[in-house]
Amino acid sequence: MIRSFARSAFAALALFASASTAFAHDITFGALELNAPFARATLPNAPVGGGFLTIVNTGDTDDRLVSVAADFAKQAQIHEMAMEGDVMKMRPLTDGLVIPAGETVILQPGGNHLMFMGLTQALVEGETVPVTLTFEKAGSVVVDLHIAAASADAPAGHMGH
Ligand SMILES: [Cu+2]
Repeated sequence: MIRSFARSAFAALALFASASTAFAHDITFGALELNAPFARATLPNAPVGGGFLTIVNTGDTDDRLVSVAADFAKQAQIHEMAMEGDVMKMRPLTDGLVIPAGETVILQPGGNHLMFMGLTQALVEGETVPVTLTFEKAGSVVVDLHIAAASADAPAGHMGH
């Protein structure tokens, strides 16, 4: 997954020429950097969608992503992927997701992700949707997720921004 992320990022750079263009939606929030937030496009009437971003903790104390809220879904959760027997399944992280001091936590397809259940609107490629992330120490912040292609492993370069 890291490799495919790197490859996609490289492809985006090659296509659109500059890192600042490809990742123009990074947010610094206290000791946290919230980078390249995106969601995958869904079909109309799709029941669920996924959200992804990279969280860097530049501080010297651990923080924890404790909840996510979205007004375009009936419920939003933080999910992990875990093996159950031979099957990879997702399940809610009921205690949240620790963001260790000085480390980078990547939410990405196939791994930890934000899960939007009971979508009340389709997620349309090229649009953005706001979500509220709440951290134990840093507090709450609104992040715009850029909606990428349904198959996206990483946000494409956002042309026109
Ligand atoms: Cu999930």
